[in-house]
Amino acid sequence: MAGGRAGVADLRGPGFLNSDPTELKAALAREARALGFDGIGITAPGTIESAGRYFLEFIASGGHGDMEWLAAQPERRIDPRGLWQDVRSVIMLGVNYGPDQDPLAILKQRTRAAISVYAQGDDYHDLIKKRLKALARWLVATAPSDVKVFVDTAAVMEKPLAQAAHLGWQGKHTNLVSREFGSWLFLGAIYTTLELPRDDAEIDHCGSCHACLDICPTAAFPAPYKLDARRCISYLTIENKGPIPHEFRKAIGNRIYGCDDCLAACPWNKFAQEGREAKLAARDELRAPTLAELARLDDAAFRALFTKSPVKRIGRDRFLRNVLIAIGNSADATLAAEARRLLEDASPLVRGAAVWALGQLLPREEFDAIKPAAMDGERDEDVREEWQVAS
Ligand code: B12
Ligand code: SF4
Ligand code: SF4
Repeated sequence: MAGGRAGVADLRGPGFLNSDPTELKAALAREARALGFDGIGITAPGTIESAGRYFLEFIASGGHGDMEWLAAQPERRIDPRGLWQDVRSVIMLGVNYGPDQDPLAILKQRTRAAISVYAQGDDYHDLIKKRLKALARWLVATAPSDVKVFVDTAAVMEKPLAQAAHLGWQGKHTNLVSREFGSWLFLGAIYTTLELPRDDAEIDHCGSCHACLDICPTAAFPAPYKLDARRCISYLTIENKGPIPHEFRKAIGNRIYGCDDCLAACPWNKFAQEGREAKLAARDELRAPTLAELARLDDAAFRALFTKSPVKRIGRDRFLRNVLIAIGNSADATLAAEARRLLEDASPLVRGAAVWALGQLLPREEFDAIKPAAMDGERDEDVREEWQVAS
């Protein structure tokens, strides 16, 4: 039996817990730990008003880029009651995914791909959703109530709610920082109709530090605590569906899926611990794959390599687009052969990125020699434009 079940719940039965909120909260925390959560805290709706205001400012400034789903129905996001009017308490949960090596080290290996830490193992959405459902089932069985569970994709402001529930604070890089786990915590939420004892909000411990702001390769922070997603490599390589804007291509380096720089720079990581969940741990083949091998993935091979991985979500073409940007930044002329082959790819997104990569790697005369015939055979407007600007 799971460790968390040994306690008041077993000795006195669920009815007792239902009538004693403090005992229920303690038993819930034990159950959460037994299910694999590393942090838990409780807050109530109505505790994230200032975050809601900032959110509306963020959307009004266009900082969300093409993430229309983020801007849709803001009333649901800025207050949990906008999503579900019966919610009385919000249980916030964290899962530690602390890496076992320095995530910045791979950035120096320019012929290899940097995949962000969160995407080197299984998809956290699936794992955390299962755990949230199990915990919610336990709660309903112990104290009859209605519940809803969320991880990442719903209209829930997970970071401000987690701060209100004392799991950590929203640092200047805008992510939640935990005193125990640094920047490496995934978040999930359970909304419930139960009135549960709340935790006090965590306070900001950033002080005068600005390490995360300084390290950002694309200057994505217009001010501390504010991110312009349109400049963030995580957005550019994952959410952005079209060609990557030229101004960011060099700064992307070899980051082909997400970015960890601001998280990794945080001094609070000195307290971080390696994640305890094997499914979230880095798969060997995704720690430092070569750009050459990734450039050869067709759709089937892409799907096979990224089974159960969050990377699968962006599809082979967007992935190859990112790999080609990294190839262009590799300074390794032998990789020009991969880019050249991909000039014939069926996807214009891939062909356009291949043009840019070749422009970076080939000597000017060689590039100019292949350009006229290639441009002539190209019917896609965006790819023709890549040829034009690449000279
Ligand atoms: C949209 C989104 C993104 C977007 C936008 C990121 C962003 N910072 O908003 C993009 C695609 C760029 C992104 C990237 C990443 N993401 Co993301 N993302 C989300 C998502 C779905 C919504 C976040 C949101 O509401 N953004 C809107 C903006 C307005 O909200 P905000 O950042 O909280 O903005 C606050 C601050 O700006 C602050 N503020 C504004 N002005 C001021 C002024 C002052 C004085 C103060 C104090 C505060 C302040 O108030 C705002 C409201 O709280 C959440 C999941 C969820 N449902 O919450 C995951 C989530 C935030 N992402 C997560 C992760 C892991 C990442 C990446 C690390 C992935 C990677 N390695 O590539 C990067 C990190 C980039 C970064 N520096 O933020 C985790 C973060 C976990 C944690 N510990 O915080 C989350 C919570 C998913 C999860 N369930 O675990 N993400
Ligand atoms: S994830 Fe990378 S690009 Fe995005 S804000 Fe952080 S350091 Fe900048
Ligand atoms: S790096 Fe410094 S400023 Fe940024 S979140 Fe961490 S403590 Fe705060």
